[in-house]
Amino acid sequence: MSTEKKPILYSYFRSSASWRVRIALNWKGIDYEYKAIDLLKNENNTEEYLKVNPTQKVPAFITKDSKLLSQSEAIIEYLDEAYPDRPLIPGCPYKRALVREISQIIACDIHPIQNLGVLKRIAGDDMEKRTAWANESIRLGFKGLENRLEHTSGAYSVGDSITMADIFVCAMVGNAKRWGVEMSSFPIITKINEVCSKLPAFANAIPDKQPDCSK
Ligand SMILES: N[C@@H](CCC(=O)N[C@@H](CS)C(=O)NCC(=O)O)C(=O)O
Repeated sequence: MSTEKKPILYSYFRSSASWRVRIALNWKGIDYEYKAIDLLKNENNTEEYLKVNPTQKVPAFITKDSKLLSQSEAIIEYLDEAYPDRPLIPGCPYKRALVREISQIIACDIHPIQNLGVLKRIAGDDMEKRTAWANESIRLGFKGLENRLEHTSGAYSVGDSITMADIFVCAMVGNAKRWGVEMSSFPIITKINEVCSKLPAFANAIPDKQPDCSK
């Protein structure tokens, strides 16, 4: 009998940063334990979770040899190196950089200004104000992203293979839809999301399919 532990993902079903890691785990076919952290109940701010992840964000990932990783891009890059089948980052140096560029346009420039912590500070419980802020932030970010994808994409975000960039794009489209962003100005983003969403790794990572969704 194998004594190897399963890796653990600390996730919240609606968290798009967790969503990215769920897609990568599915893509690689990695069996993992799902531990739900309810951000609406501030479960990320408990003493217990502070010991798991001092940044108090989700996702947090515990490797099968019990080591912590946070930051979705770092986790996905680790998974790609530790589980090399079905690569998510290409071998060509320029394409590798493009995959990171597209991922970081989302991770560094778009997502942080519309995440829950920021929305709470800007709009408190005012849902109309929250929606206006998140919608505008994503819409402006998507303008630049769409322009960049005009140059980098083929069938997918970077060339004709699925990469980490597609994971970031699809999870961000999930947030865009949630905040009512009008997607007709972003045909490439829309097409990539439509094509990828049909793949099981992506389809099974959506918020509705997570164990903490019905709560
Ligand atoms: N750059 C981080 C972002 C992590 C992040 O912002 N997570 C959000 C959920 S999507 C969170 O935990 N928010 C809780 C808060 O801001 O208080 C990553 O890519 O993992």
